[in-house]
Amino acid sequence: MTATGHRAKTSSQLGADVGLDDDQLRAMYRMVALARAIDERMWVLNRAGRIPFVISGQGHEGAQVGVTWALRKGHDWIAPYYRSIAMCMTFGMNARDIMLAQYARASDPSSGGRQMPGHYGDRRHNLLSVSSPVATQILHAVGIALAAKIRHTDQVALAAMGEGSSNQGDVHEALNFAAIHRLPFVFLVENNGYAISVPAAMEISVPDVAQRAAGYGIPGVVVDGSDVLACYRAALTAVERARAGEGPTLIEAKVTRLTGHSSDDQQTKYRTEEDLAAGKRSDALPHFRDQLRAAGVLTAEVEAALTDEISALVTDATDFAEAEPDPLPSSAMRWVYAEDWPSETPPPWGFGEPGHDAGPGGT
Ligand SMILES: Cc1ncc(C[n+]2csc(CCOP(=O)(O)OP(=O)(O)O)c2C)c(N)n1
Ligand SMILES: [Mg+2]
Repeated sequence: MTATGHRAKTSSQLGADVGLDDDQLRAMYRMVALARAIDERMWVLNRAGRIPFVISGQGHEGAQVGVTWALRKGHDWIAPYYRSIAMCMTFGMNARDIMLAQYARASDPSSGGRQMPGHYGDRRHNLLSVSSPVATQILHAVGIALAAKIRHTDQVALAAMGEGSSNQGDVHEALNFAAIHRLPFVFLVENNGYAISVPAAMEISVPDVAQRAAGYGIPGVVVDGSDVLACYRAALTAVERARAGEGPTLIEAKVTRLTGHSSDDQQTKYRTEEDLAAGKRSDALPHFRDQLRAAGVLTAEVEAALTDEISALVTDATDFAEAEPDPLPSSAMRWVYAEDWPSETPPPWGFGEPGHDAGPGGT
């Protein structure tokens, strides 16, 4: 099964070994390109003073789309992190949803404008809300995997984070527990070589985070994050293993961070020109495009139509989010503490004006 919901017949040979047909390959490419285009627009809006903060997924999209494609949309669960734009979109969020979060509008499905920008989540799509303390999401995801096992729901939970975050104690606790109980869990480490300005060699004592999987007796797989289909293959194996009751897998995708850590960072201060140039060379987007062109999956006509469609979606999302109202100040305390909800009795801070505070998940 795939994110589009079915195993398909193949037409070119490119995705044949993993059961992807050309339509699915184009859909995967579209997702990588759309996530990139939205991300690029976010930076323009930030520099123009329209949105306060950007934390980017640029350079991670190929790995995110490849891995997420192996999960069952609307059935499995994902605990994403702040760079997971392409992952969240593959799992069901659309361009407007992402932009609403950037603008912190009342109708933002991630948090109704409460969360820091980049903290995506969407209960309609089984996407857990991102927590600011890095790595905490792995414990949440393992908890979901435990529930899935107890309830026999056949669901898989995935947690994603960077290599720096994977050093947190939560990761050890989560992997140890998930491995002991053979939980249906996949751990994706998106290794971009930096934790803000700290290079990987100063973060991790071994070349690959995946080596640590051996300490839990689970598979640890290193995959080239610029190779979308390799990421899909690795995830498919991990997901099949998880669903078969064989336990978790650690997938480490070597990706590149094409931007500064965030819109408040200037990476030229701590990265050399050679390092930045090497990063650009391992960007999945042009790699995947070249691969699909060579296989005849992306024709000039298809590419032109995709470019037009993506450009229209990004413009629509921007215009839409620009025009949406902010959350009502009087509703600031909603969704902070547990509420008896829905309720006939308005809470002390009121329900808010109709249509102005739809809240996370569009309730
Ligand atoms: C527990 C905790 N410590 C520190 C931070 C500050 N912080 C935010 S992102 C980040 C770097 C994380 O790097 P990495 O895990 O490699 O992810 P990347 O940003 O490179 O994708 C740090 C230290 C935090 N949010 N939470
Ligand atoms: Mg990193």
